[in-house]
Amino acid sequence: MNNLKSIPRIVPLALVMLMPVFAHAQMNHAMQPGMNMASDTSMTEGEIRKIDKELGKVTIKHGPIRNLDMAAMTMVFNVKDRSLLDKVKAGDKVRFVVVMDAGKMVITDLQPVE
Ligand SMILES: [Cu+2]
Repeated sequence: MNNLKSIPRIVPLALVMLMPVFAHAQMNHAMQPGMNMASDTSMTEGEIRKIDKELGKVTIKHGPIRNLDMAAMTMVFNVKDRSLLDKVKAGDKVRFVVVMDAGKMVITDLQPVE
């Protein structure tokens, strides 16, 4: 009746297997060396034109997107999380983060600007 003794060994093993996932998640948020606070290159300036909460889409007149090498234009973006659209409305000036996710541009952060 010693079967239960082996169970605690499984837990640390599971944690070790998850470690690369955590390390990867943190890497994406790390500041790059030489970046200064005033010009976080991952944030793009824009102005909200239209919001479609149901479809999770937002039309933004955006400035240059440096991390995707895109010039200024007005276009539709998907948002990663629809709740990002709760904080903004058409006409708002915003700053946002857009990344390539499986070949599609997706907004991962969206904040109104004063
Ligand atoms: Cu664009």
